Amino acid sequence: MTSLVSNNLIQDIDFGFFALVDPDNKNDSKLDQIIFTINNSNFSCVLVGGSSISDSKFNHRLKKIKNGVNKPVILFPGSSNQISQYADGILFTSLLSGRNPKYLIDEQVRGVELIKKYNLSVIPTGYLLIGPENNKISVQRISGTMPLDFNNKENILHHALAAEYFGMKYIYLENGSGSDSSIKPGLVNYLCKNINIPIIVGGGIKTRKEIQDIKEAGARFIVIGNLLEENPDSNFFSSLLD
Ligand code: 1GP
Repeated sequence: MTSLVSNNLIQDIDFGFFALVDPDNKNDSKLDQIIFTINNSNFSCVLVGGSSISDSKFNHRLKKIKNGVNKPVILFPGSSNQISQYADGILFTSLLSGRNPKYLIDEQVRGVELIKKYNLSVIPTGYLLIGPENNKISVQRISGTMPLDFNNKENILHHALAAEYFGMKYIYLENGSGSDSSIKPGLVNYLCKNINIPIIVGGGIKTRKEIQDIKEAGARFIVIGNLLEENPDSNFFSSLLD
């Protein structure tokens, strides 16, 4: 039987952008525009996921995204309830920065049956929540875990190396959706020099300068969520992600 564990949806991309779309109802009125902008700007693929779904239309929205987007659709689920057949793959994350078994392994075990059934490409990813302790971001609130102190680079490196030694294919440095700040390029650069798997960076990225600095620091992928959802203007994103 062929293994689903592969990163072939994104492994050949030297550098790229992920659009992140929350499959909750907050995007319903602008989902068409979001899809248009993803298709007409330099996004490599779309991640779909959020902290929670407040209604029963998750699959309906996924179907709309999958049918509308001409790029890979990769699930980035906030829980095992966010697994759909209307996707190409899944970032199979474990929240390694925390010590809550629910997000380290429980939700993953709950999700595998559907992942197998839907034959989703699995992209094993070490998910590290980074930030100052008073940064009350939603993933921190929902996961019930504290982020790693962004000043303690050595501790972050040790978590990233643990992910690498587990065989995970990517590290996702998460600064929290809608954060005021973003991951510091110095941290990305330090990790890139000391680990052998690519880094995904997301959370609070809004400007060309942040994008350039994080890219130059060595990130493989940059995730943009809120900025796209708040202003899904294809001209803006064509020039931002040129
Ligand atoms: C959140 O890293 C992503 O999981 C994206 O963050 O919504 O702030 O772009 P933003």
